[in-house]
Amino acid sequence: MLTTGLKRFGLVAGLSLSLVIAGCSSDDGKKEEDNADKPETTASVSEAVNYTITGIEPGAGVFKAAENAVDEYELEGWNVQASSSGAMATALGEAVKNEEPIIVTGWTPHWKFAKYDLKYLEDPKGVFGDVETINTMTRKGFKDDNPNAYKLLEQFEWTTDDMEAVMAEIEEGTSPAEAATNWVEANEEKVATWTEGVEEGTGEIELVYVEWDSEISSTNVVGKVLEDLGYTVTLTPLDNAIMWQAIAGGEADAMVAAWLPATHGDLYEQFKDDIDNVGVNLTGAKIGLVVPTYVDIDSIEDLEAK
Ligand code: PBE
Repeated sequence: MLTTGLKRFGLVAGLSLSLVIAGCSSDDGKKEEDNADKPETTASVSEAVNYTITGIEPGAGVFKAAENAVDEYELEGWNVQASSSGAMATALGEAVKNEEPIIVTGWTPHWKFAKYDLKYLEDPKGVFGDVETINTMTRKGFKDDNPNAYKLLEQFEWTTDDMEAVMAEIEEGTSPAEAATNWVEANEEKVATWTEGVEEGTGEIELVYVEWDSEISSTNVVGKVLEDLGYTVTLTPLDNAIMWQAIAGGEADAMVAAWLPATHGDLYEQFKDDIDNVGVNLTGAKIGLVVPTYVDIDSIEDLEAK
């Protein structure tokens, strides 16, 4: 069994911040009646979401990008609400159930796109960057200490579909460790390309990650494969910046959660001299502002200042 390690670096995720889920103003129903025959105006979307973007952990790149978007698109009076990935997904699910407007900080790969009809708002100013890769990083010296585990990490590469399959199973209620085991068992051929030429090993390996759905999936899968190779693996959830710091400081061994070039670009610049960038493990990642398709706007430019 994979063990979840102590949060010994101190979890600075903003869990103490009040998790106020974006409620939609109580007069929505009335407004819709009044405007029944008119197309919804863009002003009404901004107003109906109470000038609020439902965010996630403030340490996430997509959260910082959303705050930049508020500046760049001159959305005076808007608030990017700090929350958690789980609370954001709950708020999104509630809004969809009630067909209420909502704007969330979103990313791909994520199960929400399979479960709900959603769209990214266009970002003509490019605040959220382009399509990205997810990269694997280790502490310096890990390669010499654990050449076989390093080789596995070097060869670990999968697709957005692969990752979303694991995420979907977790979303349906399977534990992350079990979903990872199921995926590894069902995808022997792909896993064999990762372990090709990798000899079994012993000793402890600590993987660090952030509790984002995507990273819960990837970290558990890699952890499972390392365990099958004979290692004792600890998975430690941390805040984003602290995850990077743990690798750079050599307190933890590896992570598979670096979104580049944009989402974690600032952290990569800060720590790149002290970490080993092993390479890409997934292509086709993306972040942005996401709305249900029934929300009648297409671009961040359609939002209006308060
Ligand atoms: N995410 C998931 C992270 C990277 C992975 C998009 C929430 C972030 O924004 O930092």
